[in-house]
Amino acid sequence: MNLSGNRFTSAKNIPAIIAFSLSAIISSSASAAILINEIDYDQPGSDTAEFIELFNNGNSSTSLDGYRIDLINGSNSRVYRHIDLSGFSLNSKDYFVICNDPSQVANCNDVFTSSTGWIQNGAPDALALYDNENNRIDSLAYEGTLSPFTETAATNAKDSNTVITSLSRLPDGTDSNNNQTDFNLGCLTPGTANIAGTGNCSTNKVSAVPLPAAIWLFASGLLGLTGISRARPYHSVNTSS
Ligand SMILES: [Ca+2]
Ligand SMILES: [Ca+2]
Ligand SMILES: [Ca+2]
Ligand SMILES: [Ca+2]
Repeated sequence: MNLSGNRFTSAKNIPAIIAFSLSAIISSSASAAILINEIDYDQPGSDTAEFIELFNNGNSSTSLDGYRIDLINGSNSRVYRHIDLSGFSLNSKDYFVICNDPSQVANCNDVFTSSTGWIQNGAPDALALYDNENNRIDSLAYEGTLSPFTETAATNAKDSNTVITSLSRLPDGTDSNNNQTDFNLGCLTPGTANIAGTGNCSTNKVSAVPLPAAIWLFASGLLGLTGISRARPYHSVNTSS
């Protein structure tokens, strides 16, 4: 664009142009939005395969340095577990799965504990996602309302001790800041797009990677998963009841 002769080219307007450009860059970066996308806190019988799935709804890759998930006990509103996400990053429109047993949870990116039963079953309980400036950027209360973690209204969906299912954002990756509207029962889809219903719909993401990319991933030792960079094998878990 030629701005010759345009009043915006005057020296006094150059800072404004720079500010506008910076604003556009910051706005682009701010569009990165990490969401709690799916949670399986209850499995038939013992809870040995719990997971939490995050989704990057933004348009750019986001470092998770300084990000954390707090799990909140509804009986006393206290954090009973803290999951530090530092050392990971998440590509745009990709998923991040936290679990305790990758042999039971497909596409698990962060095996952060070997403990089973690490997510309480209500009622109610909650989980909240915080960014690197300690802003609560997403939260979900389940099996009832738990202030301030319920977004607008509590979801009616409940995980089950008899049916294979999870609480899933439906449509996948969509956030209207209303837990009731946003979450419903989904079949298990750790690391992939959420699907309404029940059962185990897990698929291995690696199989969807084109061959050259799969070879590259294997060679680079990135645990065979796309979209995730991992700076450390394990990280701290902090629990308090
Ligand atoms: Ca549980
Ligand atoms: Ca479940
Ligand atoms: Ca159970
Ligand atoms: Ca999913």
